Amino acid sequence: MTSPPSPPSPSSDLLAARDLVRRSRRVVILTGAGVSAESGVPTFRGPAGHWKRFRPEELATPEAFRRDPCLVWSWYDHRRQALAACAPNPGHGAVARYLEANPEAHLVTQNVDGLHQRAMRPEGSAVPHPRIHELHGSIARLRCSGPGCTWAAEDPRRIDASREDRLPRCPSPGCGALVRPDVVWFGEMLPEAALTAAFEAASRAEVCIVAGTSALVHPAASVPLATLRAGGTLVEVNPEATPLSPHARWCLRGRAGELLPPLLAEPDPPA
Ligand code: BJW
Repeated sequence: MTSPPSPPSPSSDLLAARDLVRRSRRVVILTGAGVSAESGVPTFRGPAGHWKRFRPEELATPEAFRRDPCLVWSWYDHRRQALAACAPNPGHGAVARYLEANPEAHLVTQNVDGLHQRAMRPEGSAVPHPRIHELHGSIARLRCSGPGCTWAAEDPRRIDASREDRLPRCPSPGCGALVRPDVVWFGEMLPEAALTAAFEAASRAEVCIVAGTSALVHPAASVPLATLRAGGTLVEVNPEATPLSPHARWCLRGRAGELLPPLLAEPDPPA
């Protein structure tokens, strides 16, 4: 009888990066859509990305929403429903355990899917984790699109986007403007508190791990530069090269779900 194949041994780069992570207290992890790919959530760019079927300026801008709110809402409703069938993967789990065990670690994510929060709090707490900074909002939240109105609510229900008069409207007295997903579209400002916390954590970090992002969208892609400017080290986890790769001390080429668990693993307790 043949024995089952043993898992591939970790590369020397992975071991070296893991040693540095273990010796560091202030670590920032920046994630993008690639971290959720193994949960079945499509990335934006690349062969199976959202943008192969839709141009970003058609769907992810305030102008697109004003022009055709039904088209934009039908895309988001489709993604919200698809997400309901997705679960955090081993990459999300590794990040969650690492944040739990390391009180000075921060997670900065561009993802709007909430899978990091779910990995951290499977029981579904509504209170956001104080060291998870969501730069591009949350697809499960709604907010008012009217100028000056601050109404927002967590609401993952289906949206009927078949006709404009069926789209949800703001319930604030005297408002009634269309409700929109609480995500950040091109040309919009990022949530100030999350952005400030992300850059503060990155500029204090000894190590910034950048996982599953094409690093094309700013200001998120500039977060690791704050770590570099302060003398810290960059580690990239991505099957493909990105504009940040030349700045990384180690580029770990592979999937986040396979590389983040060994990279972030706690040392074994002494026997
Ligand atoms: C795997 C994997 C596996 C696959 N494991 N990896 C500076 C320079 C140039 C332009 C700008 C700049 N500063 C600002 C701009 C303008 C603009 C911008 O960045 N444009 C560039 C595209 C050129 N930025 C903005 O407009 C931002 N706002 C802003 O700057 O406000 C200030 C301001 C406002 C007004 C006037 C003046 C100033 C807002 C950006 C909002 C981005 N929004 C989106 C949509 C969110 C809602 C939604 O989900 O629908 O956010 S766009 C989309 O891209 C989404 C993502 O969060 C974001 C990043 O994508 P991400 O995560 O990197 O995904 P992909 O698909 O690109 O990459 C996946 C990666 O994973 C790949 O590398 C794969 O190889 C890898 N991968 N499988 C690990 N298993």
